[in-house]
Amino acid sequence: MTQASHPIPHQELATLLHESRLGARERPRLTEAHPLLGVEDAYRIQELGIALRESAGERIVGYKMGLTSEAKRKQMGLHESIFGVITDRMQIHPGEAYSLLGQIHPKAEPEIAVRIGKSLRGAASRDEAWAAVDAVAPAIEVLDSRFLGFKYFSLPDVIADNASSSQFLIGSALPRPPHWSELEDWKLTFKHNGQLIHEALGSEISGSPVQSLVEQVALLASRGKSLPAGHWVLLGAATPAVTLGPGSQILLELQGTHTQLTVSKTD
Ligand code: OOG
Ligand code: MG
Repeated sequence: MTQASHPIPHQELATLLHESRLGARERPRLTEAHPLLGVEDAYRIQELGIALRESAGERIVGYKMGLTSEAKRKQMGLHESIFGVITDRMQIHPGEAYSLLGQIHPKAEPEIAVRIGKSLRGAASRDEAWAAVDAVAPAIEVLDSRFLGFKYFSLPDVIADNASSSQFLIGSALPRPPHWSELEDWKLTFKHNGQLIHEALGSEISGSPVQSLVEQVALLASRGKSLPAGHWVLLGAATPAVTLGPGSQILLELQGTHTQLTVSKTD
């Protein structure tokens, strides 16, 4: 069986994932039926999936890097950074209740997010990337895989599924440190229902959180895209993700601030 005789049906697969998400129905991973599906096919499927969301009125507000920390790579069994797209409809605003209705098997994870003040394109150094950042904030990402049991085992599957993105919450902006290396010493404390579950330093994120931004810009550039001003980038989780249930209280402490996600009790 060659790839030429069995081309990957990108549009059809994007539509299947789109419908799984809308119907909150998990489905088999794509590489089961399409073992030759590669990383570039997967980004094409991701892009077509985002186009479906845009045609339903959603607006791209940024990107998310994934699998940038050793903790996440171990949790998911994959060892390369990936990215996904975030839209306005995925944003949960602080204080807004989060409902499990319409979700499959959501998990939350602690992150740092940056807002781009000046567009970035191509190979940026850490200094150049940091100079383009105009805000830094704590963030909680909610993941939800469209694949059965949140199991996918391969990079193409998770990339096609928009890097398991579901929703995200960005807390109040923190003072922007003059030098990017300061983020490496920021401590992220992650609590679930009042109990400490994970704690990690910023340096867990790509060795230095700014490195996730450098990689995001490079990954976009290799697809002919820039990172525009005004976009947010979630730099990747510092610790493993935690499964959400009814009434879950998720708290991220960062630099003396508290960012909270509360799951509704009754859905
Ligand atoms: C993939 C997404 C990983 C992160 O921050 O590492 C991610 C997944 O866990 O299914 O968003
Ligand atoms: Mg994440």
